[in-house]
Amino acid sequence: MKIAIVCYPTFGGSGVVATELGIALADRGHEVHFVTYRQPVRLDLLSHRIHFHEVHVPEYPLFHYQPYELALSSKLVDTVKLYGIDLLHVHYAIPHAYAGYMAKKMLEEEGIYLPMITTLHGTDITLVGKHPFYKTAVNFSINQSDVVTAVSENLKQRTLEFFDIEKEIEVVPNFIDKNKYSTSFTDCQRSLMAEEHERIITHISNFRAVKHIPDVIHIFNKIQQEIPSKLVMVGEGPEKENAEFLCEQLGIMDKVHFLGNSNEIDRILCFSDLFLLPSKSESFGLAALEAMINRVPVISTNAGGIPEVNIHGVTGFLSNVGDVEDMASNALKILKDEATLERFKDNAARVAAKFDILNVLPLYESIYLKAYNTR
Ligand code: GMT
Repeated sequence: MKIAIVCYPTFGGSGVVATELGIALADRGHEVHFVTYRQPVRLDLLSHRIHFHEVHVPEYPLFHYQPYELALSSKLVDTVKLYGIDLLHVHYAIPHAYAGYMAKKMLEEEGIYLPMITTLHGTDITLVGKHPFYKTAVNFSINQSDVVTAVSENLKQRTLEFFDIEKEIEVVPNFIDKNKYSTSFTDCQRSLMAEEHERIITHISNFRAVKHIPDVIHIFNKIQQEIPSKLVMVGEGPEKENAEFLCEQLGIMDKVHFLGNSNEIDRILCFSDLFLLPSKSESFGLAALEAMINRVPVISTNAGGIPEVNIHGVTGFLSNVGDVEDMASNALKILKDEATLERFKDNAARVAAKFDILNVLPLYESIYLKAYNTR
């Protein structure tokens, strides 16, 4: 099939999922066209089966807000006509489902039917989408999608709670490519981060308030008082500066490495002993899954869809949001001896393998077929 994918091209989970999905679909013989404002970060190889179409939004002084939806829907119409696209898959409802609906309508005027699949990722529902300023349009564009999917059972329930959804929502969980991680490289350089006797604790995110970054630091502070360890913080975002300041205040700056955004998180996860995800809300927690496939147990909250990924007492532990004490004491339970740590590491990889792309891709393919056959 010829599939157009709309996503955010940044380090956020929804963009990563969309990109990895597109790459896997191309491997299966489909022709994939990414339509977004920048080449997606995880998309480094373009080919005859993977195309990228940039949406330009020229600055015009009259506009206080540049009309991205308008440029995106125009680009979609042009791309669909030029390449004979069979269907559209938009990731993250805002504003992609809305722009997709407009493209559908414009194409209908020309006798072209374009089925649209909308995948809900989390904050497009739980944080931004339900805001009264957006809700009406988000509700409308979800209902206008031919198929709606959510990345966890929890997100499906939240969507049904917050919106008046007439469509069936299908749960298609996020995924990882197991092969990519097991064959990637052999030179895991633990010594770059820590001494031989130290444990390495890792956090990866976009450093937004919802990630509860201060909790990451406080949990680590408690761990390092009991067990020699280092904290590796990967990512960029609004809370990063405060986090650096907090580490300075606590006198642990020499034990924390802030690395910025990384395209090669497996190079960091390969030497990590524990992953921290104390988020206030999380529809799925892709970062936790990426940690787990790299044999890293997870200390997280029980928010949103996280319990569907991180299994309490098996792959890590779950605590109530904000319960730093409990998260730190759970971390120490895992790190206390080599045998326990190894057991949790094995469990993390085993459970993560269930989310392998080979199990998830056919779900999307059958959804595509169903949507295509409605034309
Ligand atoms: O975590 C973020 O804030 C980024 C956001 C996104 O859209 O990129 O992540 C959401 O989608 C991910 C991929 O489906 C999920 O794994 C994250 O849990 C979800 N984030 C939240 O719900 C806060």
